[in-house]
Amino acid sequence: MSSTNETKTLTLHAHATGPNPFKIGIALESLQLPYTIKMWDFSDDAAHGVKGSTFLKINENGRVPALEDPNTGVVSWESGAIINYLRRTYDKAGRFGPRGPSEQDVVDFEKWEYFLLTTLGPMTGQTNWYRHYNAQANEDALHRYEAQTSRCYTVLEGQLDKSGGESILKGGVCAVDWHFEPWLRQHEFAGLSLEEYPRVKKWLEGMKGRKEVQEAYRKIKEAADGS
Ligand SMILES: N[C@@H](CCC(=O)N[C@@H](CS)C(=O)NCC(=O)O)C(=O)O
Repeated sequence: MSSTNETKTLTLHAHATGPNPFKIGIALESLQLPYTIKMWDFSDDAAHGVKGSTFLKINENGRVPALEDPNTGVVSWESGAIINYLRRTYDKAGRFGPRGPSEQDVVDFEKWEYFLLTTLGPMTGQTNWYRHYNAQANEDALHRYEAQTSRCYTVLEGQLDKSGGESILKGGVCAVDWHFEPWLRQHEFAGLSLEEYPRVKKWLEGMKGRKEVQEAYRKIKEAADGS
């Protein structure tokens, strides 16, 4: 499946603002695969909501992103699983990483991927929840999750110091950076500043300037405006 001319159009299931679908848009752009975007809201509306009967047939967990690939018949969800599916199936050029052939290179890729998926992402999500959505103010919970998210920023700042700063892993931007980008881009929504994290700030500016990143955001925004 090396020629995009012969490749059937994939469907990315997304949301206008939630960070996780952007990762998949960036991955698809990087591979230059043809894809269409279907937008969902967070309701249980049967036709439009991620908790509604139509979407639950695609992802029983009721969350975006999900990806349908008519080339293989594979339906995937959970951004980590989707990215690794795309990597195994389409990434013949090694754009996604790991950044070398050794076992340490593979572990380095996976540890940063898992750190985002299990720690920075969920901690930021909880910060967002307690800042914007919890029915009652809960300052203890908000401070706990803010502190944990900031701690993750500190860990990332340290890694960017070690890697040289352009990408999280030495050797250039890869799928690990795509995982982190949408979460860091939304730091203000979490009520957090990057002023104490100059390397993270600079890395984020670099990521925002990349073509595959800009195209993914443009297409998801366009799909959201049209939905
Ligand atoms: N661990 C999942 C998280 C997916 C997730 O939480 N997606 C959000 C949007 S970014 C969502 O669909 N939220 C719907 C809800 O909370 O009801 C992943 O990485 O794909």
